[in-house]
Amino acid sequence: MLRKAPDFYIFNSKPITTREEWEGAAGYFLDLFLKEEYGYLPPKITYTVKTEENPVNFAGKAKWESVYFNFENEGKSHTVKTELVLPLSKEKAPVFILINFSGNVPDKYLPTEEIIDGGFGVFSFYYENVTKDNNDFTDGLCGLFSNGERGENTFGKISLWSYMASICADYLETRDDVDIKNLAIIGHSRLGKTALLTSAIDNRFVLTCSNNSGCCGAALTRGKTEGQENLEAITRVFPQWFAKGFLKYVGNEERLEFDQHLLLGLIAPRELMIGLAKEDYWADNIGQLSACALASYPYELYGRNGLIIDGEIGDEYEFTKGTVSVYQRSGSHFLSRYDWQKYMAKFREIIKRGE
Ligand code: GTR
Repeated sequence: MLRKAPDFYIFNSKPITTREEWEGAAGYFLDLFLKEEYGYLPPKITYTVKTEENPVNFAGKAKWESVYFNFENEGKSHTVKTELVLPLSKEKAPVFILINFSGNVPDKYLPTEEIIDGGFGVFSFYYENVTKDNNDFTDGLCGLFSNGERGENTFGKISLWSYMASICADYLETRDDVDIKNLAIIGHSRLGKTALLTSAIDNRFVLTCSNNSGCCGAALTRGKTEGQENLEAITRVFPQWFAKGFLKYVGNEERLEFDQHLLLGLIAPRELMIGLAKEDYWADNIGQLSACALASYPYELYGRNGLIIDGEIGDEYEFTKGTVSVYQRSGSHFLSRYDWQKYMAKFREIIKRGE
């Protein structure tokens, strides 16, 4: 049932066989993803932060602050509004960073009260507050780093949204009401791709949750079948998500010196959870499960389990015993309450183990 694909566990013409060899190669693989697919992120610049308390406190169970990040560079400035909700039940709360499709609290993808009742904080931002999801590279934060002209390997929009997610983690480090050793990152669909890239670059996340991320997220790029999103389709509709140079691989997928499982592997040995929806055919669920199986190798080099398939790969399944987890639920493309419950249960397990 799993799809076969080249695994690329080779570095300097030698197979990678130890943890040290993997760590020696990881920087090279990450560089490939940045250079060829998503584009290099801009350098971190200074910013100022202003917070504003919101009167809504979820029946007295939480505090909610809007956090404004003001960035300045080369005479230009841009402010990104974000929302931090922390449960009062914890002196220091473990936190999910959610890259979201709206700034609303709560939102269809952000069941705030369930999350605080689960004992977690959630720091969310609307991705278009960073830069609009279009081809305008002068918009928002992009404009601080670009005059609109794109180089072959400079950031696409996914890299910029990812940049902001890392800034959110930087900010949480300054707070004494956050359990900074317990940060998770979560995103759905294009923002599931963003969550994966962020965690591949930034190792502060003990849990990475990629919900229905599909093509150029958790799914293998090679071996798509009819009706599944491929490079041609994704770059035709959303060229802005990627480095400009990525287009040269359309119809030339075999020339890629990597596949998406390596992006997942870069998250090793930290926990990774991939959520799939049965009706989400476009997202190539078998390609995502197969990528997780292939990504298990670096986990094993760390003495971890990777993905453990301990049941039928049917319409619905749950393989969550390893360090890489995949489940497929019923229903369609969506970040649902059910998905949040899965991610929270895994986060709870990690915290309990005290990693
Ligand atoms: C689809 C896109 C997918 C997925 C989704 C989304 O149209 O082709 O790759 O990311 O959008 O982000 O909503």
